[in-house]
Amino acid sequence: MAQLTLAIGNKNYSSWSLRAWIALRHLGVEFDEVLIALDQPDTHERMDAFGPSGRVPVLRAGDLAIWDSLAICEYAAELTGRGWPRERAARAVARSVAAEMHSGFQTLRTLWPMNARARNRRTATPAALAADVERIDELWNDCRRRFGGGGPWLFGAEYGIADAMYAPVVLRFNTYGARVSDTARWYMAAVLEDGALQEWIQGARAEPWTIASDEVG
Ligand SMILES: N[C@@H](CCC(=O)N[C@@H](CS)C(=O)NCC(=O)O)C(=O)O
Repeated sequence: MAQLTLAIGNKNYSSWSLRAWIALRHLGVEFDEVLIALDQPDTHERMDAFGPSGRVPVLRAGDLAIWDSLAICEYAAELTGRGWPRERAARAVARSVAAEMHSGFQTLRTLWPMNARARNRRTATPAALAADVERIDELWNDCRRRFGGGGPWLFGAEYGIADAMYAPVVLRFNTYGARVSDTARWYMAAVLEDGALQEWIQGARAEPWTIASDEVG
């Protein structure tokens, strides 16, 4: 198989990059990474050299470009046979929660930008933001209660694509001090202790760039 290269944005700010990166890491896919700093004079030229969307993440496998975080996760699942629960009903729910994240929670994404190295930021919490937080808390509770019995992740013992999709949300909740249920706090603790996420945060701390519009609270 062709060597895989994942183009990502800043580890501090690029939540979609984190999703693809941490899924590949947990699924055991070997890849090189290329970091394209966001908001720089050459950002778009560099992104255009990698894939057709002018965005990151992009996974390159030889001539093949796979753009979009969820498509990259699906490709990794096909390569490894891992990433989604084995049982059909659990798999359907895992795909639902991953898709809900991928297409939704616009208010949360806008008002609480991912800022992996930031702590103790506080903002106003308009009703639409509180509703996003509440819905995520509810879906984490639902997954943990119905499918999580065998381990710490949303679907039990195996870290999956659903967990990868919510990893940046855990960072946001941690940065901005979201008020969540005990189950959600417990799940967040497992995500924050995860070695791959810790490695990502270390990378974010080492970066020299600051994007003012993403520094909130
Ligand atoms: N739907 C895409 C979204 C990708 C996306 O919006 N990426 C942002 C970085 S997190 C980006 O490349 N923005 C371009 C820019 O900031 O110049 C995915 O899931 O991968």
